[in-house]
Amino acid sequence: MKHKIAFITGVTGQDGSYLAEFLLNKNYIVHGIRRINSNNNLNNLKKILNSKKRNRFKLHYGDITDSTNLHKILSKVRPQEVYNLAAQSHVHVSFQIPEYTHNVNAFGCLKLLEAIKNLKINCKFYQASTSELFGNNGNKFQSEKTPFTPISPYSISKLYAFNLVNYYKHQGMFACNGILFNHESPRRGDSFVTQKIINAALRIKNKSNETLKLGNLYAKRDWGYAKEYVIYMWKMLQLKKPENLVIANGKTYSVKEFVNKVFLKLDMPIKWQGKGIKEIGINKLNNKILVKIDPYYFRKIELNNLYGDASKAKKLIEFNPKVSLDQLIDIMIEKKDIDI
Ligand code: NAP
Ligand code: G4F
Repeated sequence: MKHKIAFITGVTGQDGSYLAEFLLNKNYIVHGIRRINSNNNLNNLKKILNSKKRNRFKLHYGDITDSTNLHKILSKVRPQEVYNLAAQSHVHVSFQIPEYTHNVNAFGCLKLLEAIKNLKINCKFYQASTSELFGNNGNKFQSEKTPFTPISPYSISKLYAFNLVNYYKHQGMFACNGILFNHESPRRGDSFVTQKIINAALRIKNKSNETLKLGNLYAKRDWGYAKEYVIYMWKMLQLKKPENLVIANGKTYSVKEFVNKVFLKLDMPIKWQGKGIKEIGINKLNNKILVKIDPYYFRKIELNNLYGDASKAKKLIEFNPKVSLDQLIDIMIEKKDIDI
């Protein structure tokens, strides 16, 4: 049987690792790039590396900012599908390293698209775009028609890539943007808010004396399950023509609601006291302080509300997310993925 060939940048990350597993299950040969790192960064790939599917999975040392390297790998691999998931994906950090963030997220995407074009590779291209593009534009829901008003170096770099993808599409390439709202999993990086809250709550449950320090409790996010969302990356590339699509659960919760849910599930119901940076979350059962505000985690500009309208994806790729926020929290507390 002839295998399809996929190339994934960001394969060591949360989404890249789930996508690689999904494509290997669909009998693809999957190539990915890993950055050289003094520490092992292959944790998310353990499942693949310990399975028989490993022989259809090829890792290359590489970096999205290195066009010579991309050229060399792509000229050998000549994939039919390319998924560009590599990014400096942390919004808060992007305020501290804006130039680096652009080099990776914006110019990295350009280098990849140019390599594909110059090598005349006939492939379909998926770009991991983001709901961060919407910024604070006052719309209750955000869809493909909502104007973009990016407010962080991260979202500005991603808008550059979004526009690039449209430009190459107009040159005749099958290239599309998935406008992904927040999605989480046991593989979520430790410094993103959901994983940070869950890990701290688990440590406290296990008798740690720490207090969880958070920034803005009132920002709202539309959270989904990463293992589920990657399926729709693939589905977007199976369409006859490229479309930019919003991928979102269509429910929004504040960080504070997320905190309440997590601690309650671990039998530590919270009551809140105080206001602003003096606000604290206290365990109702023993009055121990569980949560404090640390202004370090405030952003220069905050994106207040994300609430996605994925009607177009529902129509075109039968987008039908099944995992609710409560289920997602259970999955992350258990640190065990479910079958989708
Ligand atoms: P992630 O866990 O942070 O993974 C990012 C991946 O990019 C990692 O594999 C990382 O490699 C790699 N990477 C970073 N810089 C690179 C470089 N210079 N060259 C090559 N690879 C590089 O992110 P994720 O949550 O899986 O997200 C995947 C993509 O979707 C990202 O583009 C992100 O911006 C976008 N997105 C994510 C969400 C979300 O809620 N998760 C929502 C919207 C959009 P290392 O392992 O070496 O660090
Ligand atoms: O978990 P976060 O860092 O995710 P954020 O900023 O929404 O970005 C994620 O989703 C985007 C899609 O919308 C992706 F494009 C991006 O790559 C990334 O995956 O923060 C979520 C919210 C923010 O409002 C933040 O201010 O949580 C708030 N927050 C409050 N305290 C905190 C903290 N965020 C972090 N990381 N750490 C805190 O202590």
